[in-house]
Amino acid sequence: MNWGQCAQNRLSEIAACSVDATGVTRFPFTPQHAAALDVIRLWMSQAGLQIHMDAAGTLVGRKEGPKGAPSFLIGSHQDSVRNGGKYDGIMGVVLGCLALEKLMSDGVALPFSVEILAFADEEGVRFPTALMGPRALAGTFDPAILDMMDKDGVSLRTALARFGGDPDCVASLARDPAKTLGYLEVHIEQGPVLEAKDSALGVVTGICGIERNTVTFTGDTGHAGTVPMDSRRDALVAASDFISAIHDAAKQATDLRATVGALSLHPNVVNAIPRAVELTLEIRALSDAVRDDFARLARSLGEATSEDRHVGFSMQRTYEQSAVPCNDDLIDTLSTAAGAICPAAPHLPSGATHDASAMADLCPISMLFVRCKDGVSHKPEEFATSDDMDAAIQAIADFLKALNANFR
Ligand code: HGY
Ligand code: MN
Ligand code: MN
Repeated sequence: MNWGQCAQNRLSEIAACSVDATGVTRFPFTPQHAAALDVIRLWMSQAGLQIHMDAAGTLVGRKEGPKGAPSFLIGSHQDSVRNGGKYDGIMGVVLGCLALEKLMSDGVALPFSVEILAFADEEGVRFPTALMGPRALAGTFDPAILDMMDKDGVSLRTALARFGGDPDCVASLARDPAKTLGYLEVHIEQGPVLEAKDSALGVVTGICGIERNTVTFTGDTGHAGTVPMDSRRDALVAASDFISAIHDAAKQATDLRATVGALSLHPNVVNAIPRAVELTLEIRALSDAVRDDFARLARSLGEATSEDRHVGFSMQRTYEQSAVPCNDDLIDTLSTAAGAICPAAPHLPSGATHDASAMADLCPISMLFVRCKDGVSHKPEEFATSDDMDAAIQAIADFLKALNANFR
Protein backbone atom coordinates (compact mmCIF):
# COMPACT_ATOMS: atom_id res chain seq x y z
CA MET A 1 0.00 0.00 0.00
CA ASN A 2 1.39 3.46 -0.88
CA TRP A 3 0.21 5.24 2.24
CA GLY A 4 1.58 8.58 1.08
CA GLN A 5 -0.32 8.47 -2.19
CA CYS A 6 -3.46 7.48 -0.31
CA ALA A 7 -2.95 10.53 1.92
CA GLN A 8 -2.55 12.75 -1.16
CA ASN A 9 -5.77 11.37 -2.66
CA ARG A 10 -7.69 11.89 0.56
CA LEU A 11 -6.45 15.47 0.94
CA SER A 12 -7.55 16.24 -2.61
CA GLU A 13 -10.93 14.71 -1.87
CA ILE A 14 -11.54 16.68 1.32
CA ALA A 15 -10.20 19.90 -0.24
CA ALA A 16 -13.45 19.96 -2.24
CA CYS A 17 -15.29 20.62 1.04
CA SER A 18 -14.72 24.33 0.50
CA VAL A 19 -16.77 27.49 -0.13
CA ASP A 20 -15.00 27.94 -3.46
CA ALA A 21 -12.32 26.33 -5.59
CA THR A 22 -9.58 28.96 -4.97
CA GLY A 23 -7.60 26.96 -2.45
CA VAL A 24 -9.61 25.82 0.56
CA THR A 25 -12.07 27.93 2.55
CA ARG A 26 -13.64 25.80 5.27
CA PHE A 27 -14.78 27.60 8.41
CA PRO A 28 -16.13 25.88 11.54
CA PHE A 29 -19.78 24.89 11.90
CA THR A 30 -20.60 25.44 8.25
CA PRO A 31 -21.92 23.14 5.50
CA GLN A 32 -18.31 22.71 4.34
CA HIS A 33 -17.32 21.55 7.84
CA ALA A 34 -20.25 19.11 7.92
CA ALA A 35 -19.26 17.71 4.51
CA ALA A 36 -15.67 17.31 5.69
CA LEU A 37 -16.75 15.37 8.80
CA ASP A 38 -18.74 12.97 6.62
CA VAL A 39 -15.55 12.21 4.67
CA ILE A 40 -13.43 11.88 7.83
CA ARG A 41 -16.00 9.49 9.36
CA LEU A 42 -15.39 7.18 6.38
CA TRP A 43 -11.64 7.27 6.95
CA MET A 44 -12.03 6.68 10.67
CA SER A 45 -14.29 3.67 10.05
CA GLN A 46 -11.72 2.30 7.56
CA ALA A 47 -9.20 2.49 10.41
CA GLY A 48 -11.58 0.51 12.62
CA LEU A 49 -12.31 3.41 14.99
CA GLN A 50 -15.38 4.07 17.14
CA ILE A 51 -16.64 7.46 16.02
CA HIS A 52 -18.57 10.26 17.68
CA MET A 53 -18.72 14.06 17.55
CA ASP A 54 -18.31 15.68 20.95
CA ALA A 55 -20.22 18.69 22.32
CA ALA A 56 -17.54 21.09 20.98
CA GLY A 57 -17.85 19.78 17.43
CA THR A 58 -14.62 17.72 17.59
CA LEU A 59 -14.91 14.48 15.61
CA VAL A 60 -13.37 11.70 17.71
CA GLY A 61 -12.24 8.31 16.34
CA ARG A 62 -11.17 5.89 19.08
CA LYS A 63 -9.20 2.64 18.85
CA GLU A 64 -9.85 0.87 22.13
CA GLY A 65 -6.77 -0.55 23.87
CA PRO A 66 -6.60 -2.95 26.81
CA LYS A 67 -9.25 -2.38 29.51
CA GLY A 68 -8.31 0.49 31.79
CA ALA A 69 -5.29 1.49 29.65
CA PRO A 70 -4.66 5.23 29.15
CA SER A 71 -5.22 6.98 25.82
CA PHE A 72 -2.77 8.61 23.43
CA LEU A 73 -4.29 11.41 21.36
CA ILE A 74 -3.42 12.40 17.78
CA GLY A 75 -5.12 15.34 16.13
CA SER A 76 -5.24 18.62 14.31
CA HIS A 77 -7.84 21.01 12.90
CA GLN A 78 -10.30 20.57 10.03
CA ASP A 79 -10.77 24.28 9.40
CA SER A 80 -8.76 26.49 7.05
CA VAL A 81 -8.07 30.18 6.52
CA ARG A 82 -9.81 31.91 3.60
CA ASN A 83 -8.46 30.53 0.27
CA GLY A 84 -5.86 28.55 2.20
CA GLY A 85 -4.04 25.36 1.36
CA LYS A 86 -5.21 21.75 1.46
CA TYR A 87 -2.66 20.47 4.02
CA ASP A 88 -2.74 22.90 6.97
CA GLY A 89 -4.52 21.08 9.81
CA ILE A 90 -6.43 18.38 8.00
CA MET A 91 -3.21 16.57 7.00
CA GLY A 92 -2.69 15.72 10.70
CA VAL A 93 -6.07 13.97 10.79
CA VAL A 94 -5.49 12.12 7.51
CA LEU A 95 -2.00 10.90 8.45
CA GLY A 96 -3.16 9.86 11.93
CA CYS A 97 -5.96 7.73 10.47
CA LEU A 98 -3.61 6.14 7.93
CA ALA A 99 -0.98 5.37 10.57
CA LEU A 100 -3.62 3.49 12.60
CA GLU A 101 -4.79 1.75 9.43
CA LYS A 102 -1.19 0.74 8.74
CA LEU A 103 -0.73 -0.63 12.29
CA MET A 104 -3.98 -2.55 11.92
CA SER A 105 -2.87 -4.05 8.60
CA ASP A 106 0.49 -4.94 10.19
CA GLY A 107 -1.41 -6.71 12.97
CA VAL A 108 0.02 -4.43 15.67
CA ALA A 109 -1.98 -4.07 18.90
CA LEU A 110 -0.90 -1.15 21.07
CA PRO A 111 -0.86 -1.32 24.90
CA PHE A 112 -3.00 1.82 25.13
CA SER A 113 -6.03 3.34 23.40
CA VAL A 114 -5.53 5.85 20.60
CA GLU A 115 -7.86 8.65 19.56
CA ILE A 116 -7.81 10.66 16.34
CA LEU A 117 -9.25 14.15 16.88
CA ALA A 118 -10.51 16.46 14.13
CA PHE A 119 -10.88 19.80 15.90
CA ALA A 120 -13.42 22.26 14.52
CA ASP A 121 -11.66 25.62 14.80
CA GLU A 122 -7.98 26.40 15.16
CA GLU A 123 -7.61 29.31 12.77
CA GLY A 124 -9.94 31.68 14.63
CA VAL A 125 -11.03 33.24 11.31
CA ARG A 126 -14.84 32.99 11.62
CA PHE A 127 -15.02 33.89 15.33
CA PRO A 128 -12.54 36.11 17.27
CA THR A 129 -11.47 33.09 19.28
CA ALA A 130 -9.98 29.66 18.57
CA LEU A 131 -9.10 26.26 20.03
CA MET A 132 -12.46 25.62 21.72
CA GLY A 133 -12.09 21.87 21.02
CA PRO A 134 -8.68 21.26 22.58
CA ARG A 135 -9.38 23.73 25.40
CA ALA A 136 -12.53 21.78 26.25
CA LEU A 137 -10.50 18.55 26.53
CA ALA A 138 -7.83 20.36 28.55
CA GLY A 139 -10.40 21.84 30.95
CA THR A 140 -9.39 25.42 30.06
CA PHE A 141 -12.52 26.26 28.04
CA ASP A 142 -13.94 29.74 28.78
CA PRO A 143 -17.76 29.73 28.32
CA ALA A 144 -17.66 33.48 27.60
CA ILE A 145 -16.41 32.74 24.08
CA LEU A 146 -19.79 31.19 23.23
CA ASP A 147 -21.24 34.71 23.04
CA MET A 148 -18.66 35.87 20.48
CA MET A 149 -20.18 36.67 17.09
CA ASP A 150 -19.09 36.11 13.52
CA LYS A 151 -19.32 38.92 10.93
CA ASP A 152 -23.00 38.03 10.30
CA GLY A 153 -23.87 38.39 13.98
CA VAL A 154 -24.20 34.63 14.54
CA SER A 155 -22.90 33.65 17.99
CA LEU A 156 -20.55 30.73 18.48
CA ARG A 157 -23.22 29.22 20.75
CA THR A 158 -25.86 29.35 17.98
CA ALA A 159 -23.49 28.08 15.28
CA LEU A 160 -22.35 25.18 17.49
CA ALA A 161 -25.89 24.19 18.46
CA ARG A 162 -27.12 24.36 14.85
CA PHE A 163 -24.16 22.16 13.87
CA GLY A 164 -25.16 19.46 16.33
CA GLY A 165 -22.81 20.36 19.16
CA ASP A 166 -24.02 21.11 22.68
CA PRO A 167 -22.80 24.47 24.04
CA ASP A 168 -23.97 23.65 27.58
CA CYS A 169 -21.91 20.45 27.69
CA VAL A 170 -18.60 21.74 26.31
CA ALA A 171 -17.23 22.41 29.80
CA SER A 172 -17.89 18.79 30.80
CA LEU A 173 -15.58 17.42 28.08
CA ALA A 174 -12.47 17.89 30.23
CA ARG A 175 -10.33 14.72 30.12
CA ASP A 176 -8.55 13.11 33.09
CA PRO A 177 -4.82 13.93 32.73
CA ALA A 178 -3.99 10.69 34.57
CA LYS A 179 -5.68 8.72 31.79
CA THR A 180 -4.08 10.72 28.96
CA LEU A 181 -0.62 9.57 27.89
CA GLY A 182 0.11 12.44 25.56
CA TYR A 183 -0.71 14.18 22.31
CA LEU A 184 0.92 14.19 18.87
CA GLU A 185 0.13 16.70 16.15
CA VAL A 186 1.50 16.13 12.65
CA HIS A 187 1.52 19.33 10.59
CA ILE A 188 3.20 20.90 7.59
CA GLU A 189 6.07 23.09 8.75
CA GLN A 190 4.64 26.22 7.13
CA GLY A 191 8.20 27.50 6.93
CA PRO A 192 11.45 27.03 4.97
CA VAL A 193 13.69 25.10 7.41
CA LEU A 194 13.02 21.47 6.36
CA GLU A 195 13.34 22.32 2.68
CA ALA A 196 16.63 24.14 3.35
CA LYS A 197 17.93 21.09 5.26
CA ASP A 198 16.54 18.72 2.61
CA SER A 199 14.66 16.84 5.32
CA ALA A 200 11.17 15.38 4.88
CA LEU A 201 10.48 15.48 8.61
CA GLY A 202 11.32 17.63 11.64
CA VAL A 203 10.67 17.27 15.38
CA VAL A 204 9.22 20.33 17.10
CA THR A 205 10.84 21.56 20.33
CA GLY A 206 8.23 24.16 21.27
CA ILE A 207 5.38 26.34 19.99
CA CYS A 208 5.53 30.13 20.03
CA GLY A 209 3.20 32.24 22.12
CA ILE A 210 0.82 34.62 20.38
CA GLU A 211 -1.23 37.67 21.20
CA ARG A 212 -3.65 39.71 19.12
CA ASN A 213 -4.44 43.39 19.77
CA THR A 214 -6.98 45.79 18.32
CA VAL A 215 -5.32 49.17 17.69
CA THR A 216 -7.38 52.28 16.92
CA PHE A 217 -6.32 55.73 15.68
CA THR A 218 -9.02 58.44 15.81
CA GLY A 219 -8.58 61.78 14.04
CA ASP A 220 -11.05 63.95 12.14
CA THR A 221 -12.65 63.65 8.74
CA GLY A 222 -13.28 66.50 6.32
CA HIS A 223 -13.50 67.44 2.66
CA ALA A 224 -10.50 66.04 0.76
CA GLY A 225 -10.45 69.11 -1.48
CA THR A 226 -10.76 71.92 1.01
CA VAL A 227 -9.09 71.03 4.34
CA PRO A 228 -5.50 72.38 4.24
CA MET A 229 -2.79 69.70 4.59
CA ASP A 230 -1.23 71.26 7.72
CA SER A 231 -4.48 71.27 9.67
CA ARG A 232 -5.52 67.68 9.11
CA ARG A 233 -5.83 64.97 11.79
CA ASP A 234 -5.64 62.07 9.36
CA ALA A 235 -6.03 58.70 11.16
CA LEU A 236 -4.68 56.73 8.20
CA VAL A 237 -1.44 58.74 8.05
CA ALA A 238 -0.94 58.03 11.77
CA ALA A 239 -1.69 54.33 11.26
CA SER A 240 0.83 54.10 8.42
CA ASP A 241 3.55 55.71 10.62
CA PHE A 242 2.70 53.14 13.34
CA ILE A 243 2.72 50.13 11.00
CA SER A 244 6.14 51.05 9.58
CA ALA A 245 7.57 51.65 13.06
CA ILE A 246 6.27 48.28 14.29
CA HIS A 247 7.73 46.47 11.27
CA ASP A 248 11.15 48.06 11.73
CA ALA A 249 11.18 47.35 15.49
CA ALA A 250 10.18 43.69 14.97
CA LYS A 251 13.09 43.22 12.54
CA GLN A 252 15.43 44.18 15.39
CA ALA A 253 13.86 41.71 17.89
CA THR A 254 14.88 38.04 18.49
CA ASP A 255 12.61 35.14 17.48
CA LEU A 256 9.67 37.51 17.22
CA ARG A 257 7.11 38.24 14.49
CA ALA A 258 4.75 41.24 14.44
CA THR A 259 2.03 41.52 11.81
CA VAL A 260 -0.71 44.01 11.01
CA GLY A 261 -3.00 41.64 9.15
CA ALA A 262 -6.35 43.42 9.06
CA LEU A 263 -7.28 47.11 8.79
CA SER A 264 -10.54 49.03 8.42
CA LEU A 265 -10.98 52.79 8.00
CA HIS A 266 -13.89 55.19 8.29
CA PRO A 267 -15.56 56.76 6.48
CA ASN A 268 -13.52 54.93 3.79
CA VAL A 269 -14.56 57.11 0.86
CA VAL A 270 -12.36 58.59 -1.85
CA ASN A 271 -13.04 62.27 -1.09
CA ALA A 272 -13.05 62.37 2.73
CA ILE A 273 -10.10 62.42 5.15
CA PRO A 274 -9.96 59.15 7.18
CA ARG A 275 -11.39 59.85 10.62
CA ALA A 276 -10.71 56.47 12.23
CA VAL A 277 -8.59 53.40 11.53
CA GLU A 278 -8.89 50.08 13.34
CA LEU A 279 -6.13 47.51 12.77
CA THR A 280 -5.04 44.19 14.25
CA LEU A 281 -1.55 43.82 15.67
CA GLU A 282 -0.46 40.20 16.15
CA ILE A 283 2.76 39.49 18.06
CA ARG A 284 4.39 36.02 18.27
CA ALA A 285 7.53 34.95 20.10
CA LEU A 286 9.13 31.83 21.49
CA SER A 287 9.58 33.69 24.78
CA ASP A 288 6.56 35.21 26.52
CA ALA A 289 8.84 37.79 28.17
CA VAL A 290 10.15 38.97 24.77
CA ARG A 291 6.55 39.20 23.53
CA ASP A 292 5.46 41.23 26.58
CA ASP A 293 8.39 43.63 26.10
CA PHE A 294 7.47 44.12 22.46
CA ALA A 295 3.82 44.77 23.33
CA ARG A 296 4.99 47.53 25.69
CA LEU A 297 7.19 48.96 22.93
CA ALA A 298 4.24 48.85 20.49
CA ARG A 299 2.08 50.79 22.92
CA SER A 300 4.76 53.46 23.35
CA LEU A 301 5.16 53.73 19.57
CA GLY A 302 1.39 54.23 19.27
CA GLU A 303 1.37 56.93 21.92
CA ALA A 304 4.28 58.74 20.24
CA THR A 305 2.52 58.57 16.87
CA SER A 306 -0.76 59.87 18.30
CA GLU A 307 1.08 62.90 19.76
CA ASP A 308 2.96 63.53 16.55
CA ARG A 309 -0.17 63.32 14.36
CA HIS A 310 -2.64 64.90 16.86
CA VAL A 311 -4.93 61.84 16.85
CA GLY A 312 -6.31 59.51 19.53
CA PHE A 313 -4.75 56.06 20.09
CA SER A 314 -5.92 52.89 21.87
CA MET A 315 -4.53 49.34 22.00
CA GLN A 316 -6.56 46.47 23.46
CA ARG A 317 -5.30 42.85 23.75
CA THR A 318 -8.09 40.59 22.45
CA TYR A 319 -6.40 37.16 22.42
CA GLU A 320 -3.40 35.44 23.99
CA GLN A 321 -1.76 31.99 24.01
CA SER A 322 1.43 31.35 25.98
CA ALA A 323 4.48 29.71 24.43
CA VAL A 324 4.57 25.96 25.19
CA PRO A 325 7.49 23.48 25.17
CA CYS A 326 7.09 19.97 23.74
CA ASN A 327 7.72 17.08 26.16
CA ASP A 328 11.35 15.91 26.21
CA ASP A 329 10.52 12.19 26.45
CA LEU A 330 8.12 12.43 23.50
CA ILE A 331 10.71 14.46 21.58
CA ASP A 332 13.24 11.67 22.13
CA THR A 333 10.83 8.91 21.08
CA LEU A 334 9.67 10.90 18.03
CA SER A 335 13.27 11.76 17.06
CA THR A 336 14.22 8.08 17.12
CA ALA A 337 11.20 7.12 14.99
CA ALA A 338 11.60 10.00 12.53
CA GLY A 339 15.40 9.71 12.46
CA ALA A 340 15.22 6.05 11.43
CA ILE A 341 13.32 7.07 8.29
CA CYS A 342 14.80 10.53 7.79
CA PRO A 343 18.29 10.77 9.36
CA ALA A 344 18.47 14.51 8.68
CA ALA A 345 15.31 15.21 10.70
CA PRO A 346 16.16 18.36 12.68
CA HIS A 347 14.70 19.73 15.90
CA LEU A 348 13.03 23.09 15.36
CA PRO A 349 10.57 25.51 17.02
CA SER A 350 7.14 26.28 15.59
CA GLY A 351 6.44 29.91 14.69
CA ALA A 352 2.86 28.93 13.90
CA THR A 353 0.48 28.04 16.72
CA HIS A 354 -1.44 24.79 16.77
CA ASP A 355 -4.08 22.80 18.64
CA ALA A 356 -1.12 21.33 20.52
CA SER A 357 -0.65 24.76 22.16
CA ALA A 358 -3.92 24.17 24.06
CA MET A 359 -3.46 20.42 24.56
CA ALA A 360 -0.32 21.21 26.58
CA ASP A 361 -2.65 22.07 29.49
CA LEU A 362 -3.93 18.47 29.48
CA CYS A 363 -0.93 16.28 28.74
CA PRO A 364 2.62 16.11 27.35
CA ILE A 365 2.63 17.27 23.73
CA SER A 366 4.71 16.47 20.66
CA MET A 367 4.69 17.66 17.07
CA LEU A 368 6.06 16.20 13.86
CA PHE A 369 6.61 18.63 10.98
CA VAL A 370 6.39 17.59 7.34
CA ARG A 371 8.28 19.57 4.71
CA CYS A 372 6.16 21.85 2.55
CA LYS A 373 7.10 23.29 -0.83
CA ASP A 374 8.82 26.70 -0.61
CA GLY A 375 7.71 26.78 3.02
CA VAL A 376 4.46 28.41 2.00
CA SER A 377 1.14 27.98 3.77
CA HIS A 378 -2.21 29.77 4.19
CA LYS A 379 -2.46 29.99 0.41
CA PRO A 380 -3.55 27.69 -2.45
CA GLU A 381 0.08 26.92 -3.42
CA GLU A 382 0.60 24.99 -0.15
CA PHE A 383 1.99 21.52 -1.04
CA ALA A 384 3.53 18.40 0.55
CA THR A 385 4.74 15.39 -1.45
CA SER A 386 3.29 11.88 -1.17
CA ASP A 387 6.75 10.54 -0.35
CA ASP A 388 7.16 12.94 2.58
CA MET A 389 3.70 12.05 3.87
CA ASP A 390 4.55 8.36 3.47
CA ALA A 391 7.62 8.93 5.67
CA ALA A 392 5.46 10.73 8.22
CA ILE A 393 2.93 7.86 8.37
CA GLN A 394 5.76 5.40 8.95
CA ALA A 395 7.20 7.65 11.66
CA ILE A 396 3.84 7.96 13.45
CA ALA A 397 3.37 4.17 13.40
CA ASP A 398 6.91 3.55 14.71
CA PHE A 399 6.49 6.30 17.34
CA LEU A 400 3.28 4.69 18.66
CA LYS A 401 4.94 1.26 18.75
CA ALA A 402 7.86 2.70 20.71
CA LEU A 403 5.65 4.41 23.30
CA ASN A 404 4.98 2.34 26.33
CA ALA A 405 1.76 2.61 28.27
CA ASN A 406 3.35 4.10 31.35
CA PHE A 407 5.92 6.42 29.81
CA ARG A 408 4.83 9.30 32.09
O1 HGY B 1 -1.96 31.43 13.02
C1 HGY B 1 -1.42 30.33 13.17
O2 HGY B 1 -0.27 30.19 13.55
C2 HGY B 1 -2.21 29.10 12.89
O3 HGY B 1 -2.04 28.76 11.53
N1 HGY B 1 -3.60 29.31 13.17
MN1 MN C 1 -3.13 27.72 9.79
MN1 MN D 1 -2.61 24.68 11.28
